[in-house]
Amino acid sequence: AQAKPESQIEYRKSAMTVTARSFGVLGAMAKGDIPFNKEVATRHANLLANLSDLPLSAGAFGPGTDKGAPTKADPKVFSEPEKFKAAYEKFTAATHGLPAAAGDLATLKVAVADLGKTCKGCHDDYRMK
Ligand code: ASC
Repeated sequence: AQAKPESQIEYRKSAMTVTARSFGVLGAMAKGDIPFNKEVATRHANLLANLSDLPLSAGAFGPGTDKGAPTKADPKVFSEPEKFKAAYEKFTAATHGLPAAAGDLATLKVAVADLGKTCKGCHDDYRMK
């Protein structure tokens, strides 16, 4: 059975929370705030590649999830789903490339910068303030 809308909202928000934590670790390594560590970077890269698939594949932005529980999802997520999906898939394309880039600091820096743009691109249009 499909999860209730409030449960779907909680699920996608939880995935985003964990995603932000792993992105934060990689961002800190890219900026030199924490030392680069290949094993840690690869672990978070793999987490991001997997976590990023959850919201769209599990119906977490599905019917009824536009209202009810607290959500910053912009109404455009639901009124222009194909455009939202296209913006979202720029993000998953970036996360799926991360594991291959995470073993080396120079490639990680480029990948983190590219990924950050896809986070921001989707949030600018589809996350309310
Ligand atoms: C984060 C976070 C985001 C992105 C975005 C990158 O750590 O929570 O939404 O990075 O700011 O541009």
